[in-house]
Amino acid sequence: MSFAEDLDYGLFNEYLNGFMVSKAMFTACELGVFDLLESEGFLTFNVIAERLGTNSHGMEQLLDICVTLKLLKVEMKKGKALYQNTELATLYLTKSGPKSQYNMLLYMSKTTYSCWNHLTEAIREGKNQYMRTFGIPSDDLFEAIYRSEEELVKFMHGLHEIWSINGRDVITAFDLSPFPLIYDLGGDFFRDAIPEADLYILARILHDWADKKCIQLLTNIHQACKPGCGVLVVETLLAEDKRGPLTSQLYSMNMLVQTEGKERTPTEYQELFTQAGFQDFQFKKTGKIYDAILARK
Ligand code: ASE
Repeated sequence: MSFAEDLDYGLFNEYLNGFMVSKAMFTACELGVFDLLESEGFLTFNVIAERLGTNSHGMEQLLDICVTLKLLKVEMKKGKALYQNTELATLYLTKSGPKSQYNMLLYMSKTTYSCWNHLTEAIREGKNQYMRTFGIPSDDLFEAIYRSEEELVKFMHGLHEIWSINGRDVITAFDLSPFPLIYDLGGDFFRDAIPEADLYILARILHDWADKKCIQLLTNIHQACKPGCGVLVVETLLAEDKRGPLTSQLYSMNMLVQTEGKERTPTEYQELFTQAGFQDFQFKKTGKIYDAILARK
């Protein structure tokens, strides 16, 4: 095998197996491994298996995968392996960590992962896969996304968890001092009247919808506010040629599988704003997942 072939085979295998990494992390989290180790660190695989009601061989494998993934640490004592959380696990994977991503992980595992099982059909048909995945009609996206109390809570808490980590960067990207009254738009913004404010925040709203509905919403905002008012959009921006960053590309595909929208380039957002009557348009890449776009009337 040539050197190049060898490299390519390594890359190919990384992609081939990538889903197993996600699934191992989801499972350890769902079984309660990180929460147990947070309250009682330094446990053997046998004790962990017993406490969580699992098979001990399966648990040992899962724990050692977590060690390799840097989600757990292991310490040998009297020939026995004692497991404990790494900083990463304590921060993001425990239910009550200060920066817990527990609900978002659950949402990705239960809802997003299931929908991605039908990625082929999503691409064939160009529409989300709620019907195939959960037997839910998707003509009303709100009803599909918020299909049960449990699902709503998981999704809302999950979005809040992402916000708790990424919020500061997008909210400080622009000087918002000219806008004393700020309104964070959410809920059923297509049917409800838009209240008057100086600045409207649309965080992860526009990416759920096709252009037509985005323009409708932005037009409603434009009509509700005075000249000088602004709209701050919080979304992940695609490169102008749409060939990166990978996270934005994958999130855009996720919008195809789960919503009626897509992620957009700065120029695409500018076009939406122009159509709705807004003039001044700026955007800032934060270097993190979410970027900031500011337009003014
Ligand atoms: C949405 C946000 C999400 C709609 C569906 C979603 C998330 C997962 N599924 O508005 C959270 C953030 N992840 C992405 C892909 O944006």
